[in-house]
Amino acid sequence: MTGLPPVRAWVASLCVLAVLQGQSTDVHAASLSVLASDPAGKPVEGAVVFLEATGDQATPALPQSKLVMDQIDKRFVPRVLVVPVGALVSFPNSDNIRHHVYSFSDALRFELPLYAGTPAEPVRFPQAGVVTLGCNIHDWMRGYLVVVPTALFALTGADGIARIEAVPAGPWRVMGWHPDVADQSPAMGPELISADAAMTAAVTLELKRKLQIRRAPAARAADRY
Ligand SMILES: [Cu+2]
Repeated sequence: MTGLPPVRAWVASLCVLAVLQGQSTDVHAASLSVLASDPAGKPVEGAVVFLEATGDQATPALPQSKLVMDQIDKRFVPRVLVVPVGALVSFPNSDNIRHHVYSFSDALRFELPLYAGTPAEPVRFPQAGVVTLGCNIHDWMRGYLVVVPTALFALTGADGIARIEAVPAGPWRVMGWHPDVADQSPAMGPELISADAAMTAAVTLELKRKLQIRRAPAARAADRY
């Protein structure tokens, strides 16, 4: 079939175009898909993926917008919040009871003693790392701030894929994290010379083994209330 070589040439030129877009300036920066999966290959939803510069390239400025970690029905909302280094986070309490928010994490230890409503001062996060939030009153409350040294981040969907937009020329290290990983520091994925819209970078997350809780038989479910 004589038509095949031209098609191949067309596909090849598209690939070259994608690579060129990835290597050009911000205006033509490429988007990048990142797949987070566990060691068995199962996609991981709700993972934070981000790109860390490993070279001396110019990087997009870190957004310094004010972020919100709310408390609703005795839970942190959202469960996971990505915070660019240096950003301010406010911790409103939307419940009609008081909470006492704390962190013992190395990235930032802090405490917001028992309060209702919104504390006057938001909290600034000057150092990259994972900050685990708790409440002194409600032991089960857990929230996570993933403080990242980059503006290039996204959360994975149900298919385990996150799309990071406007990635300038690299090199970049692909990083990933999820609340269920055993390790508090983000997992390292591959290093990319440049983003390429045609490719999917993969990062593997070692999830903690969850206890298999045997459910009570349906007929007895009512006894629990
Ligand atoms: Cu609380």
